This record gives sequence, structure tokens and C-alpha cells, in this order.
Amino acid sequence: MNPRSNFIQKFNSRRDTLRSLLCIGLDPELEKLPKVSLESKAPLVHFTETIIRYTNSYAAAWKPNVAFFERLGAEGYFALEHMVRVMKDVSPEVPIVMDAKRGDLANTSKEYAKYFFETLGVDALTVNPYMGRDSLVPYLDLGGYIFVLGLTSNPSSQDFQKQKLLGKDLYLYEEVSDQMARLGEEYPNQVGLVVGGTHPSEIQSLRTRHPNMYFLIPGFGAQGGDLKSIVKASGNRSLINSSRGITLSSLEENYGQVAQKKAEEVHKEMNQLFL
Ligand code: NUP
Repeated sequence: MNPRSNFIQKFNSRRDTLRSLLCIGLDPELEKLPKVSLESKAPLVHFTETIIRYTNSYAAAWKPNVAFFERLGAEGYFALEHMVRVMKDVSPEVPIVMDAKRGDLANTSKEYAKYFFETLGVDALTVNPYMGRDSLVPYLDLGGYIFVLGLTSNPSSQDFQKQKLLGKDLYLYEEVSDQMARLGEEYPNQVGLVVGGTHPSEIQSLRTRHPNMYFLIPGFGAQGGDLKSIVKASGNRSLINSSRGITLSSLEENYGQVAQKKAEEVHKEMNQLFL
């Protein structure tokens, strides 16, 4: 792959064309799929292809979550790889963020990096910073773009991320964000932060702290985050994700059209808020 990621360039161009920050998440939970997909030979293939074809004109980015594919083993990996091919075919201009939250010893991280950036060839990957800098650098050395978990959207994010560091008037997630900003100086246009849309005031303060950093913001829609507050707090260097709220909103045969309508509604709201 390209030694330096072109994720930011790709996202900026798509964002400015659509005037939208909408990142469409694909989390095909088997129990929640429409009957017509479940009855097909390959449910995840059927579902993801339908969603991509109906919603791609509203996607500033895609964010599939590998968990929903991995649970099916080989069949799931087949569906994951097929989906990525369909995304590249139907919407080559839309960047793909793979949500896998990886992170491990450097030699292991390198293997993850090779799978996601070379074999699959996605544009960005979510990673977990818990093991520190040497666990993240292999993704960057391979030319990938990483979104590092900062302050996550779930209620228990406070267990660790909102603990204050001894001797520093900083929360752990703020320290992570500062270290990632420094890593991003070493690897320009390759490091972003995940910030949950359920924390609008923290988004605001992180934005003040890091005006140029790109944020991946899940948590609006099914998790209750408010779109207007998120956009106001985060500005345009952000991907605002909705998964269930768009793609799993109907069990009927016309679920593709329903998802399209949902995406269109969010798209219009984004257009109004776009700066
Ligand atoms: O902090 C995070 N919160 C979160 O929901 C970080 C994430 N990566 N996610 C993911 O975003 C989550 O795993 C799921 O894939 C998606 C949110 O989906 P939904 O709540 O919009 O359905």
C-alpha cells in the first residue's frame, strides 16, 4: 500500500462534496437481520450488499465492525472481505474505517496491520492504546491511519478513562489524546481519536485541546447522542457514526429503502449544520 495514508484526503474530499460528516456503520447482528436476508444463502453478504447499494450516496465514510462478522468464523470472514470489495466497487471515493479496536505487542500488531491495511486494504482502523506507543507504531509504519480509543461512548468509560492521573491534573483520556497528538506530529495525517457522542462537553474540550485532530464519534442514534450538540462541539474534522439507527431500522423486505430514507434524513440535518 501507499507508504503514507491518504485517508484524510479521501475523507475531506467526500465530506466537502456531500457537506456531511455521516459515517454509516455496518454492524449486522444476526438476530436483528430482516427475514429476507436470513433466508438467503449468505445472510451477511445479502444484508451488507443491500445496505451499501441503498445508502452509499449518503456515506461520507463507512465503518463496519468486525465483531459481527468474526462470530460466524470462515463464513463471516468471507462476508467481511466480500463487503469491502463491494464498498470499493460501488463507492471507491468513500473511505472505509474498520472498527476492530486492535493493539498488541509490536510483532503481533504488525500482523493485524498487514491484514487490515494490505490484505483487506481498508483506509483506517480503530485501535486500543492500552499497551502504549510501541503497540501502535506498526500500523503507522505500514502507512495506515488509526483512530485511537480516547473517551468511549459507553457508560463504563468512566471506570478507567475518567480516572485522574496522579500528579497531573488530567484524566487518562486527556493524557491519551495528548500523547496521540504528539504521535500524530511524527506521523502526520495518520492519527485520530475516538470520542463518544454521548459526551458532548468532553468533545468540546478535546476539540479546544486539539483543533486539528480528526475525531471518530460513535454514539449518536441508538446510543442517544444528540447530532446537533455533537456537530457544534466537534466541528468538521469529525466522522459522526450511526450504525443501528440507520441500517437496522426495518425487518421488512424493503429494509434497504428504509435505511436509505434514514440516511437521507441524517444527511439533510448534517447539511444544515455543516460549516
Ligand atoms: O466509543 C465507542 N462507541 C461505540 O459505539 C467506540 C466504538 N467503536 N463504538 C462502535 O460504534 C460500536 O462498537 C458500534 O460498532 C458502533 C456504534 O453503533 P450504534 O450504537 O450506532 O448502533
